[in-house]
Amino acid sequence: MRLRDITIRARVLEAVREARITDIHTHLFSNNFPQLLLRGIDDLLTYHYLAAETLRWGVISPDGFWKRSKREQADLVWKTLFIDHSPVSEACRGVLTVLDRFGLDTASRDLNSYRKFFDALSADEHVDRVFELAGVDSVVMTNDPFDETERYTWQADPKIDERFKPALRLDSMLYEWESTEDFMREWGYNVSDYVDIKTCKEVRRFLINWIDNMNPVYIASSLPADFAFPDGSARSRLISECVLPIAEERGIPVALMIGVKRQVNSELKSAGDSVGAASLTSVERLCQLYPHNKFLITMLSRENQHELCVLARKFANLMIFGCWWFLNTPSLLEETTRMRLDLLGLSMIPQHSDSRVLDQLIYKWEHSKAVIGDALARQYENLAATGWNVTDEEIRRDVADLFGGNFSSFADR
Ligand code: HDL
Ligand code: ZN
Repeated sequence: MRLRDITIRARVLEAVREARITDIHTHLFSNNFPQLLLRGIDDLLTYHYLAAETLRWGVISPDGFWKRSKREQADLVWKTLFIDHSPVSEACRGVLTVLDRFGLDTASRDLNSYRKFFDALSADEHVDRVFELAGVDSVVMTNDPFDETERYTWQADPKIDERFKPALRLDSMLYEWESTEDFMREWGYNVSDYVDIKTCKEVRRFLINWIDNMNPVYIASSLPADFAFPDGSARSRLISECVLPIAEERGIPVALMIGVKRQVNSELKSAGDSVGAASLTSVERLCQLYPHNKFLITMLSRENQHELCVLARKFANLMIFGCWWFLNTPSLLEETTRMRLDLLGLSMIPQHSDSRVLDQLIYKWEHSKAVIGDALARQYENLAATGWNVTDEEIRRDVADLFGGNFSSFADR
């Protein structure tokens, strides 16, 4: 059916459904990193979100859970969150959306039949199927030069699958300079624990070498809820003397993901991080002091979203992206997306998936598109009520900007 013959809402929802996706932040890996690519039902069920939700029921201690094999962990998650209690959380529903989209019978609740299906998929075929089902053209990875496995693969100059874009992730350096400087010295960089002029020069050399090696679409780091800039700390100097000048010189955006409280419960391992409201003053200072840098910013706390929107109105070098982590639920995605559309119009990036398991692309994008499509349709319905007409091409243009175009034009500015 031609788009114009149906209501504005249906036209918008159709355009969103058809929109191709550039997923600008994930933890996925191409097949060049075979040990790091997570895929299939047992990886889906042992996703750290579901581990945390399982452990809440007290069926086992965290230590007891981690001691079990991945398959045994998955069995316990399935029993606790899907059989003994209904799977109503976003992360649980996501698993069922994936199974359903692959045409598997969720009513059977037969976990072993799902295992058989995924075991029969080769990694290459699995990647192709998921990208096709999710409507994703490309994903941005999270690449940590301080990770042993990753570094080894990058140094072998891999031919990376075009659909997987690298991102140079610097948490290790910006969170624990003391420990990373030892590694850097081992790798031949003449750095010291005090971030002085000589050390900054060597860190810039390190960044240039990794940018030349990896060709990242952006440089990224998560930052704590108490992130302050500038504050005279090692982190502050590494950002101002190393990361920002190199990023500007190479025209590469810097993605800052702010508001994490790392390991509030270390027993939960990767599920042990929490959230804290951060100060927008540091983001404001960065945008003011570095007008030639491009900042991709996402904040973890719901309380920070309004201030972040207002700040984005002040600085064209600030691009908001995604509803990150604990914000990636239908209720908060709706609230945040409607606020952004009201305050920023279409000049923002509404979502990234943060997928850690290949198959999550399917559910994270299906669930997000449903909410973003609804919020967007509401905006166009309000436009129509003023007598303003939008063509199908204009709707498709706007939707393409939201799901990929705004990122590429911001990165290429
Ligand atoms: O720091 C990050 O990139 C976060 O996304 C963490 O990896 C977090 O554990 C996560 O997976 N959130 O979805
Ligand atoms: Zn992430």
